[in-house]
Amino acid sequence: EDLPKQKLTIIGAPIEEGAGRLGALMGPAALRTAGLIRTLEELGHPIEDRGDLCLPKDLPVVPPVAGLAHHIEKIAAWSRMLSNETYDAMKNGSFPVILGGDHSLSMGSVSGVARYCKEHNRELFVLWLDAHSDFNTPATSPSGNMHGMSAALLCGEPGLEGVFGDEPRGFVKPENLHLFGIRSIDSTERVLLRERGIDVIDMRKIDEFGISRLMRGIIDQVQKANGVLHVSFDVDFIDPSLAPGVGTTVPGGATYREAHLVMEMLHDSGVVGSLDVVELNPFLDERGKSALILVDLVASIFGRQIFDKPTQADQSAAALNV
Ligand code: Z70
Ligand code: MN
Ligand code: MN
Ligand code: MN
Repeated sequence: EDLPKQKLTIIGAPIEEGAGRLGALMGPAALRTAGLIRTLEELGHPIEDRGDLCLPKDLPVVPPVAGLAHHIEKIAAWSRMLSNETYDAMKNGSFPVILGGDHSLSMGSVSGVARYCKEHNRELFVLWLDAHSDFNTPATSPSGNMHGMSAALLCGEPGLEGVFGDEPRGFVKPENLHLFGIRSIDSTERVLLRERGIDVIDMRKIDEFGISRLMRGIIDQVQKANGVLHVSFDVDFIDPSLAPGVGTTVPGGATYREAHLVMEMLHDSGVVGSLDVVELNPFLDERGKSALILVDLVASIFGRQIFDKPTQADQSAAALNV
């Protein structure tokens, strides 16, 4: 019953240059204020808190890109740093939790997870919980905001090579990426998503088939491959009535109960090896309610339950241990 709980490494990534509005910089601070660390400790997890990282003074030189990619030097610096931090946490047997910060940070975190998986011969899968598909490239992006490009970069789309420079990094197989909760896709993204055969689970599918059946399908795929699942949680996955603290609100998001069920199923699956919590913008929040709901959801992915189950081996540990 009381097996040791998975160690968690908390990595604060106060990055906002990838988003169209300022404020996501305060995300890690708001999550801390809402009690994230204490909540995870109360669930029994040993915590290594690396604090909130900051950018080095010297930014990498990134060759010019064809198209728009605002602040690519800063985002390249964040990506390289977060890739190393995330990889390092996993190599030490810990579960990295990256607190954003805008969604461009996932270029770094997932790249680090991919490097770990490659070295350990584990198949990497990514669950992208989001209102948006984040599948633009500098050539297609209508805004030039790099938080709308992170899924595309991870699948190896052209135009973003400069983010990691010459260093070899791992990427995600397009067939192993699951976009979930989607309700806003640019026409340019739609073309690319179709061409690459990305699994886009939009709100229409969620309404028709239900969260549980769709999540079960993804979890089964990861379990069959003995894979590791990275979960990238964009706050705008949740309906803006519940989580208004985001830059771009898109109506029709996940309900309180749907979002919790996702996290609870992920916990029980035992396949999750890493987590991003991104796009919280405390400047736009209402009395901390978005930060508080996020803490509840993170608690659920780390084992908080409404009613105890008889057996709880720490299944996250099983996902990491080869
Ligand atoms: C649009 C773009 C976006 C938020 C991602 C939006 C991107 N597709 N917005 N997350 N909040 O500019 O690429
Ligand atoms: Mn996103
Ligand atoms: Mn989004
Ligand atoms: Mn909960």
